[in-house]
Amino acid sequence: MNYPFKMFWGSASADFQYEGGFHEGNRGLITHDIVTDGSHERPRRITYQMPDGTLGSSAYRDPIPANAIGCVHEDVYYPSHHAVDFYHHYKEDIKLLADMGLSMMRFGICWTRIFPTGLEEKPNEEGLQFYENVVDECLKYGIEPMITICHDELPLYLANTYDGWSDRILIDCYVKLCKALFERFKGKVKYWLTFNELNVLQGFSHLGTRNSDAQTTWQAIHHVFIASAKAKILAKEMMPDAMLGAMFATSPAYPSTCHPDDQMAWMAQRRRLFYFSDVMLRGYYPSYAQSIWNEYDVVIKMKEEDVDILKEGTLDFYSFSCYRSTTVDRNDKLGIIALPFGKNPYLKSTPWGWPIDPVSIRYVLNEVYDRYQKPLFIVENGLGEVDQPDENHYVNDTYRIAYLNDHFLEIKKAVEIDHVEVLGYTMWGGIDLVSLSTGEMKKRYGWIYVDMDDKGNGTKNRYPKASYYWMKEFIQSNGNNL
Ligand code: BGP
Repeated sequence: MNYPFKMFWGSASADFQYEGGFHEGNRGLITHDIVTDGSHERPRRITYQMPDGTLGSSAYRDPIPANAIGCVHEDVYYPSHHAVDFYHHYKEDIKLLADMGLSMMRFGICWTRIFPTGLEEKPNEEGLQFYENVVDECLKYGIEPMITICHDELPLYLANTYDGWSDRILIDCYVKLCKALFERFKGKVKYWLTFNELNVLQGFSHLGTRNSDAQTTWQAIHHVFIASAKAKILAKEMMPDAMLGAMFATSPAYPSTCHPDDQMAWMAQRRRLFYFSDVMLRGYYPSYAQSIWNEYDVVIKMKEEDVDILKEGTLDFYSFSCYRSTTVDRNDKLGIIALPFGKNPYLKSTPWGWPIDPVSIRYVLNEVYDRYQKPLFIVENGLGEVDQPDENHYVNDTYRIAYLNDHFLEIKKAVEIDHVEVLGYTMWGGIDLVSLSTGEMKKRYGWIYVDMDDKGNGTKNRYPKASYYWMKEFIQSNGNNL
């Protein structure tokens, strides 16, 4: 391929939204298995079995006991448990992506397939073998695998026993996971993401903490920083050529007006957002961190060695999601999570109210490259829409083609005109998968339609959409169809 599109083009997914097979391969439970992922209107109960054979039942935010053997029945269907069954369709899925000409597949490892409770000494061979099959299948077609080591989840056992990342012991559990993965995949996998969207996704399913107060959250996040830095240090020892990043949600938030206080609100929002990557890419806490901690009366407990670990374990590249832009206003109250939802009168939105803003991706590429001068990877972008298949299951998703076309043009400008170094682009959910925010199938992102509804009905057969053929041509023509 020629410059400027000499970069990876691929598809991205997360284990709990894509994989299914949650009872198989000796997989332990993860936090996501017992929560409703924000869809509070659809609370569900899970029936579980205890070691003595008795059954119990739990509801939203009422986690099952730590020593439960597993879920035996869901009283309300929950698609994340079965997702779109990549577990049994991986060969077919990877072939479809390869036929399109993609050169990368980003996927998440389910921690409990490797260590079912997080505390075992030896990894679970069945789990490692499953992911090795996936990696080998990618390599067979010349597709570079990119692994997200931890995509917004952790073993339920660690959440129940230690209150998740609020306990420093989680660092050792995570490093043990990394070691098992690096040992198995060295020489096969070069690109790794230590964590996903830490900067906007916190709370029980992501950090395993029951308390969402600032002290618990920021302390837990400090432990995640140390874990990520240790993973990077270990990776360099075990796989000198490896490239490590982490994924940050990086939608721009424009000041809502030119009022100077809106500009200050913008700055406060960007600091909340970049707090995470500033530590993980620069190797130390930024000066403004203290003012945020003061605001929340937070004191971070650190060990003396942490300073050196953070310094040594900086990431090689910045990877991010960018789906939309928002606006920030001087009257907004910024929480720990800095994700304002201000409306922008200049932009149209998706059915889920996410403003469509192709320029935002060029803006973010420039903003981040200015800040770190490290290579960038766009690892999530795409359009969540309601697709209407015809009687042959064909979806004529011209709206998705328009979205991708416009975003790719802006990426091209960032590369060609602004000289930003972009390593690649992986679209979210190239094969339709379960939505994180709604827990439904209705919100689809893919180039490939999966025949399954919100209740899990359907054949789970895969059908290329119009955007599949458009993307194939885009790759074959090196972007000449834009
Ligand atoms: C990101 C997550 C993904 C994914 C995506 C789209 O925050 O990393 O896991 O789901 O958003 O979100 P949704 O599925 O809610 O449309």
